[in-house]
Amino acid sequence: MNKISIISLFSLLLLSLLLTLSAVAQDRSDRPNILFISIDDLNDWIGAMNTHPQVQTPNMDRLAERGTLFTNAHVQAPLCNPSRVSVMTGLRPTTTGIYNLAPLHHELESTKNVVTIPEYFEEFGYSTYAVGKVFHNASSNKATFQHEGTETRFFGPVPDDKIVDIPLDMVDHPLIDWGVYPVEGDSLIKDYRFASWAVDRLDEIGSEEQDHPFFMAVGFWLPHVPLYTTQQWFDLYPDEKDIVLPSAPELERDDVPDFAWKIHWHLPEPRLSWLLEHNQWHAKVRAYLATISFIDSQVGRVLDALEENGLSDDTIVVLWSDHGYHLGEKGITGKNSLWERSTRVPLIFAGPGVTAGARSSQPAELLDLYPTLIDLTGLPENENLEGLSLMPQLKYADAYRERPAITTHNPGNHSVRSHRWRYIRYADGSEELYDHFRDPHEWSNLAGNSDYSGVIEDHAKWLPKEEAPHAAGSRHRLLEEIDGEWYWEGERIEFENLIR
Ligand SMILES: [Ca+2]
Repeated sequence: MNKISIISLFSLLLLSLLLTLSAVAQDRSDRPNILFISIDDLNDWIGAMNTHPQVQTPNMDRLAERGTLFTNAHVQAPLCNPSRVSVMTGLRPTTTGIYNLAPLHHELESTKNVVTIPEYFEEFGYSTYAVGKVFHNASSNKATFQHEGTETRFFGPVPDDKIVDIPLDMVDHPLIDWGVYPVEGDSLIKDYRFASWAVDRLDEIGSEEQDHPFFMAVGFWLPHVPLYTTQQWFDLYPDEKDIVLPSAPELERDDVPDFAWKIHWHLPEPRLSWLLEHNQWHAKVRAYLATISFIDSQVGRVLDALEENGLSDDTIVVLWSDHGYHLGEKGITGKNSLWERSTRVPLIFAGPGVTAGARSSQPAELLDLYPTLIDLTGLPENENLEGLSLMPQLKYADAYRERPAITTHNPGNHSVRSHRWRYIRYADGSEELYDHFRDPHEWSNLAGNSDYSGVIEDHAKWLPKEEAPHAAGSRHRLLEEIDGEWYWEGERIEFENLIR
């Protein structure tokens, strides 16, 4: 190569470098912002999903109206910490070994250097903000985001004494409570303050020229227990006797394998039998509905601030919940199951690049958030992720997706949810199969019927081939079987008490 061609090659390289740099500089302010809203323990009871005839969620519904709602979206683990770690790292629990409330991802040697969603966006010039329950523990927010809202720790306020002061049949726990509190007004509630922090940041961002796009995560605690909110949200719902209860027929549990109850750990949440015995079923459902409407109003305050600051057209909004919640279905309340009630959550995308007013019933996983946000903002692909971009469904809601949604509840226990079916396999080999076209409540387990062996085979092939063991520092809180007896933290448990 002669001198001139070396010089022209050099000039060419220099020119392309300059063009790239100017493209990057231009991109920084041109890329859409991201408003990332997470809600704790919200099952699929939002108006837009037509799942509870009385629930009132006008703000989430209007978000769904201006975007795409996924009606078959599922979590990777039916519990806060592992679900959130999976969303934020883009990795499955079976990859990280984080299946429980501990460890936190940034404390674990093998995951502390994984680039989470906000860190990836920060690498490409985004300013990152967090307030409230984004990760399971606020220390993870602090370790991950550039700007963290003060007063983001914990929920509350809580009354001095429990409102429902009846001894629980399982473990007595201060969080298991519901009712009107505080009486003074919404502004005392932590979630209200989280929304105010986000509104203030959006007002600041809106009042000046933006050098950098923002990634803002706003995490709400309610409707996680304790189910406290002010009177006005209870007033949206009829007297307790007119509250529509979930369908929970006695017979629905007859064909559930015993092992299902053994992995539904010894949690303090009351069983349906306790709610019935103490006349609290209507009251708890009403409190859950009231806290959903309160949170919806906080989502509304943040969306209004986005709009009032002229940021709506340049901001992608994604809203999700970390897992579902039983309110009597299968005889239990709470989470920690592999059924639809625990795994299905609202997932809404809205903003530039997203089809408005669309609903997709294709299977989706929360794991898909990370690659989808990368696609929507035009950032380079992150090759370490295990999710799939939902871009095809955001363009055309019915775009076929082959891969089902997989939920894991400790090693060996998985559910596979396709467009039509849910297949569950537990660590002892027992199975469940439900046909959602005919049996949306999962009342009839078809796994023992040989007519469906082909369906089971098609779904079983998606079960994880390799599973990381529980990560160091894991708090399993699982029941242990010793010589045919069941123990929880050293105390012998009557199996009958687990399932009753
Ligand atoms: Ca949760």
